[in-house]
Amino acid sequence: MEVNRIIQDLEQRNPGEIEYLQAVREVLDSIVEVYNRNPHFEKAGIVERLVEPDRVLTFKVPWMDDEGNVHVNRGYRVQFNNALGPYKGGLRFHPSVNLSILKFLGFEQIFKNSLTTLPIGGGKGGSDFQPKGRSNAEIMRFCQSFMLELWKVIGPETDVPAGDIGVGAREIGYLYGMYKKLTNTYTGVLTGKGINWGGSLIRPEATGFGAVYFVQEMMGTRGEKLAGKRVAVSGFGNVAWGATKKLNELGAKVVTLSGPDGYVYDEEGISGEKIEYMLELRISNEDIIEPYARKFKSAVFVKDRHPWEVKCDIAMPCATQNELDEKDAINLVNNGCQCVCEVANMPCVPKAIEIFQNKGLLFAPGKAANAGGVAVSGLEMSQNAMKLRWTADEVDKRLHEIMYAIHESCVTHGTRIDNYIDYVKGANVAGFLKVANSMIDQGIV
Ligand code: NDP
Ligand code: 2IT
Repeated sequence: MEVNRIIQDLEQRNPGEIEYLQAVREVLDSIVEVYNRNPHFEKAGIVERLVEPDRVLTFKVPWMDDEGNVHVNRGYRVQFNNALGPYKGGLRFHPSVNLSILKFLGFEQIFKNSLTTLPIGGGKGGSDFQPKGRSNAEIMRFCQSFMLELWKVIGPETDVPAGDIGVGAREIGYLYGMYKKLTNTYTGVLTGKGINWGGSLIRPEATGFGAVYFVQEMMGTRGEKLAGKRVAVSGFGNVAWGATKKLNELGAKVVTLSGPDGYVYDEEGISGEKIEYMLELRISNEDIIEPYARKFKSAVFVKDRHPWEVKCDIAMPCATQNELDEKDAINLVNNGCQCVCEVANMPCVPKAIEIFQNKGLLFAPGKAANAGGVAVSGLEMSQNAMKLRWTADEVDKRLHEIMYAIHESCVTHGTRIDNYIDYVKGANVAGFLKVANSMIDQGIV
């Protein structure tokens, strides 16, 4: 496999899809060695087949606001690969959403889902809808209009969407209601459902909890513990909330949170009622972190900056793609950070990852560290199929085991001769091998 040639071809066929090309390059660079050692992959055209989504659906989403004005957004579903199971992956509602972002997320999802050990393929979808400032009724109408198209291509054995940025329990509820009405069925077609109507306990916490379990394993490889460590977290959404909660439980101190407006630094630590306040902020639909510093006097608000300039032992970016750049990476290294764990999808630019790895920091890629979210979605599908519900302890135990297994796979496939664990390579190779071998078993389809 010639990575540069493949990327050049992809650039020509997918002009301007920067995020998608970034995600593909990272995976190909990691797997090139194992690919070339096993000529049957090349013979089966695995890479060419993997980088092309099975299908992409785009559709019009017309809706009416509370004043009677008509709006039109664009909806998408990228069904990327179903070698391991039904397409599975979240829906993102954010004005920045475009095909490149959804293809990058769908591509990453293939390998992430493979790492979970569960039978789920990869997909992603969403819309360029801006939920910020919209009323409940507007969000409901938007979700209903979105589902009026999406329902045709999803199903509990076909494609099972869930949440992502801008899509939480409320949106999943409205989407589910419309699907149910259109199909006259009651199935596990979406995950992240409400606890009273088919949702799994621990799903809201799962991405953050899983990432912290992963950090615990990484620290363990160096004989280190989480207790007493200072952690910089970005974002203040669902994922940042889950991570902050579990970090506190394990004795770490979270000193930052961030929003698109800047970050807050709280030397006392973000714990107790401050964690629950994140949920209040999120529900307010304003999407800024600054009110945190007004409410809690121990915090200072730093406008228009990222939290990566504070002194911390561990950094956990939980907001969005490419939010941590080269300069941030240098700051973190200079400030003595030992471990960077991607909890958002692809939050670190490639140059930043290179710096972390060259300096010998522990570095976890999102597709390994944030797989707990989709893993518990997979467990929600199992519970729906069995028509029963596991206890929170049972789900959490399974989540913990899955994260442990993902860490082991990374160690197996990513340990270098000098004993440094390249988690990027480990995750990509482990995720890839299972998908590629399954594609070979299933023929050219
Ligand atoms: P939320 O919608 O709950 O929170 C994400 C928020 O981060 C957005 O509201 C966004 O605000 C904000 N944000 C965007 N850019 C920045 C920035 N530069 N700095 C700080 N905040 C920013 O989403 P989630 O918590 O669910 O998702 C966060 C990340 O985790 C995403 O990358 C997602 O793909 C990933 N993830 C989510 C999983 C899940 O189960 N929910 C599972 C695995 C990964 P604004 O709209 O104003 O830009
Ligand atoms: O990026 C992700 O893994 C998610 N947004 C969760 C997907 C899911 O199907 O639970």
